[in-house]
Amino acid sequence: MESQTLKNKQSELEQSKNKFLDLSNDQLIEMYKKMLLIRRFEERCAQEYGKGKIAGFCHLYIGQEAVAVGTIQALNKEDYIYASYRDHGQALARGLDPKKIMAELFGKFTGTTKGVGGSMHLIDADKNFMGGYGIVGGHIPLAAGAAFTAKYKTTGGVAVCYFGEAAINQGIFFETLNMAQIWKLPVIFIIENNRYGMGTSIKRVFAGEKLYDTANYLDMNRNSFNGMDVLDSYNVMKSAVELARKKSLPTLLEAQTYRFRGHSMSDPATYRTKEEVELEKGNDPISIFLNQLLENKVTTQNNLDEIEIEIKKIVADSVEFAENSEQPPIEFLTENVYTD
Ligand SMILES: Cc1ncc(C[n+]2csc(CCOP(=O)(O)OP(=O)(O)O)c2C)c(N)n1
Ligand SMILES: [Mg+2]
Repeated sequence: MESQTLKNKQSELEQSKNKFLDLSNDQLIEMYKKMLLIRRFEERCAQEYGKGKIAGFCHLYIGQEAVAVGTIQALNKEDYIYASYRDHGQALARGLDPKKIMAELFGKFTGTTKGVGGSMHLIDADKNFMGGYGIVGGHIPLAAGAAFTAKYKTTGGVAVCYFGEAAINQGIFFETLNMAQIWKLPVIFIIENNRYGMGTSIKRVFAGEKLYDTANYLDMNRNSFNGMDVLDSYNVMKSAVELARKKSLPTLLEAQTYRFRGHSMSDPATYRTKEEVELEKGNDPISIFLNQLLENKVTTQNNLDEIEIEIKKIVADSVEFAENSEQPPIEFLTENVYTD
């Protein structure tokens, strides 16, 4: 009986070890911090948008944090990242400076593109974060191009492209997948399936069952993962990265996720019920991870409370920095526009 209990204990221990894969406690805490940073940063974005401090399009990532944080955790510095216009999550997960991001959203000269790009066009080439893009599907071939460069120059780098499920009906998606497979490019395409485009359910516009099976006809490596579980995101991504880095092969991944807020800040959200949204909020990726960390004694409630304070300060500082930054000077309007 006793040895049975011991065995159970051992297997519990093994399971909890496996659960966290090869991630150290420090890495797990860092991942949690990043998820919380995205959440608190964007909650503040919504407030500042309401106050008129942020203008133009602004698409929040709230609900999808586990996708960016889990997948980017599996990358190296030399890897390239391309995001859609819903790009705050990937930018923060990649370690772009929250102050510069907030300043960009405020249209200030200290922003990532000196205030002219705004929410949809965050970029930091030094971090190989190659930008957010506003044209649905338009950035998919750019990532394949970066993967081609990495292969040609034998840097060992991998390129990753994030886009929503509505982008897979764009012709460029299929064209790029084909080129990636025929040229054996080290690229990972990640469909963030949050189930809706601007207001259309994917079920109404996609004839297949599994989105990632669109790579089937090319015999391309493909998989899906639970995009509300940061560990699943990391684990599945890790295998795709290994395949790209070691064998120079592309992969199509589908993250099953859900956005808790509207499509953009101006979305009346009449296309889904409040009950559905409430139900999905029960699957909050941050709460799921927090419980995993507490249950497995990776951290304590006290530490988590301290993290909350630390993150709130980072966000408050970013707003203060953005507020106090200068507007771009008027001459900057025509800079980088005309050439002699
Ligand atoms: C080529 C093109 N067509 C239409 C639009 C307008 N548009 C902006 S976002 C969007 C829906 C995209 O949904 P999805 O790909 O699922 O991404 P999500 O917003 O859910 O992250 C559309 C149709 C656009 N930006 N580009
Ligand atoms: Mg979508």
